[in-house]
Amino acid sequence: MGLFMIPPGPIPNGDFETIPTGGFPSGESVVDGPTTIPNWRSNGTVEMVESGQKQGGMILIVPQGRHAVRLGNDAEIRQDLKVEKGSIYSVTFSAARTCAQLESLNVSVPPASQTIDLQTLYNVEGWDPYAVAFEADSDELTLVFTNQGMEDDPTCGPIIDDIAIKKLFTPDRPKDNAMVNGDFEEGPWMPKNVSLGVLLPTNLDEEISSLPGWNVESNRAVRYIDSDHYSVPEGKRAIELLSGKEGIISQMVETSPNKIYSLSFAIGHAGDKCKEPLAVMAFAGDQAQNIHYMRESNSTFQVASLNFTAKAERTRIAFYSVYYNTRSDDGSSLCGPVLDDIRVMASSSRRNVFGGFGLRLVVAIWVFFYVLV
Ligand SMILES: [Ca+2]
Repeated sequence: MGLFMIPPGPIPNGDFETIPTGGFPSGESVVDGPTTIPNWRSNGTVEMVESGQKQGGMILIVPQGRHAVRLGNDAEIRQDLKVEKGSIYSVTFSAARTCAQLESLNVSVPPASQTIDLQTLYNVEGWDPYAVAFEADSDELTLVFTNQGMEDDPTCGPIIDDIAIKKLFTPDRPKDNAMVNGDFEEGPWMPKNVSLGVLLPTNLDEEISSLPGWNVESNRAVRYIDSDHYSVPEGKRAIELLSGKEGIISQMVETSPNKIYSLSFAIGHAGDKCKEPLAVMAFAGDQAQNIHYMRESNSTFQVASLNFTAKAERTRIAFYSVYYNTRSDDGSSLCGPVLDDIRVMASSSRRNVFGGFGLRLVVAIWVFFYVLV
């Protein structure tokens, strides 16, 4: 089985650069009927598009290399992949919309499926990388991209490119820290030459998440970033929060009721010309605190912490960006504070529970002797 197992990274012809039998369709012609795309099966109007190709005066966007595919109304492409049954896989792909304002793309590994909204543009390049996760319920899965839209112009529809897959693992919970993957080092495949990070759309099932341990609760995405292209506080990966309170990540952690914990995290600037101020709202159970990033000359991040008393056996830890930030160079690409190295640790009970009491005891003894003397 290992022989056929797909390694992490691009899937066969996931970049659509493999030359089809008979060559790529020439420049500006729209192909009627199914196009033969190596390694893929297709249905409906699936068109190979080339960089520089125009449609109605608009240059079509090809995210990577020279070629990509566009899915017309109700069109789909699919590919079978050998996988490991029971494992969680994350699929990374790049997508752009063409004509419609309400384009969306359905990504599925039947029976599971997820629809990605392409309405929001997160940057001015006109395309974004996304990642979605699936559980393999057999040792072969079918990856399907579908355009479920019905536009008047059948050649409209999302453009997709640069498809990769990665088997995820859930890191062990560190000793003395209740967070899983709080340093974000485990996550989806990141294309090496792409400087846009990878968007993580809504994900409500913490068991099947491109970011193991974490949920993206909101209807807007958060951005998974790498240290090759961004300032990352710890290790090689971190999260950039986008879209104010429309972009929320959360994790349920195990806690002991009535015990005092310290939630600490790094908050920083991604080094992407994001316009300040940057701040996060941090939640631990029913407590919330607003933390502003303070720029220091020698560091791109700072460590913040807050104490909370657990009320239950599970406590929700969550973050969103206080502001709706954009980049100063283009004024429209979405950006925000960077989060990393999140820890939830039981506070030293002596210091926190008896600290105040101990001080009062000292004062009481002092008063007692003062009165005696
Ligand atoms: Ca990290």
